[in-house]
Amino acid sequence: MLEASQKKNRYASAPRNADWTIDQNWSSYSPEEHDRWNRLFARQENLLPGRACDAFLAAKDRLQLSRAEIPDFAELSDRLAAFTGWRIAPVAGLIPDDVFFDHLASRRFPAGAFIRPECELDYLSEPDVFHDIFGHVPLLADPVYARFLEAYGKGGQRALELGRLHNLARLYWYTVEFGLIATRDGLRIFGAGIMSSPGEAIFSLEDSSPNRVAFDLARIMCTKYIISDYQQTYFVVESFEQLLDECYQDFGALYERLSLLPDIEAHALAPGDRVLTRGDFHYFREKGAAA
Ligand code: HBI
Ligand code: FE
Repeated sequence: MLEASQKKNRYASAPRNADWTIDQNWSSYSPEEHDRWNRLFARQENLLPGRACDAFLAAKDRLQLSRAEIPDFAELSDRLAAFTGWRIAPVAGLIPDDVFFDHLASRRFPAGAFIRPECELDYLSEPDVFHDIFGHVPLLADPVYARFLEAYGKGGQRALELGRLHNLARLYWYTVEFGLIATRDGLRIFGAGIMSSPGEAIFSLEDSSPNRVAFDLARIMCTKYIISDYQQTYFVVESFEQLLDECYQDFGALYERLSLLPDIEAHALAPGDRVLTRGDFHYFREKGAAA
């Protein structure tokens, strides 16, 4: 899987350190690559007011993330570290789970240095610089979110020891990548997968197709997910404090409990769910019918 995903981008053959980091080699980006960043950034920036959570929008400005050019990770890291101590570590693509968790546990966010090719502008199969920097980095400037992701990294190391990565990966998927947050003004996006996707930024909040269900740690850890389309169920946290509080614990006992429970399908509602919106699934049905 790693081999397949590392086949094409120009960093794949760059010399790599023991921790899988590489040299970003910022001056090697072409004008076309900076221009691609600019277009992705502008498109997303237009969509996000009123959709992204306030913490994200504020941090994007405080970090001086700009559409002008692909950021230099070292400079951006200096700005980010001044808020929370997190830094950005350039990588060529997906890295092994244990290495990924080691970075997070040490407040280093591994970010793809390459930018997606023009032919994959809307959909990409592995995280690139736009997804990782635009989608993930702003919230790392939020002190509570920053502690949550560090705790997740430590939890990842533990999940590997216990053979429970499948449970923990679902938590990451339904929060860090595809999480929504409830605010006084309504639902907002905080997940990076949604934040960096023009289609899903609208779909996740406004479409009648998916379920939207209140965050429940054990429930999420039982829930399967699909990687190739919009989510059938989104989970909604009350706050990053909630996320941190519930995840700042050893999951050993929880994993024991989960081993007795069946998995839940991505589209299914479960007993005990606090359902905010029940999906009508028309998007998925129409797509299935067309396929
Ligand atoms: N590598 N570069 C990169 N980015 C990720 O998000 C990532 C990874 N390796 C493993 C991994 N994620 C998974 O372990 C977790 O998402 C569960
Ligand atoms: Fe991601």
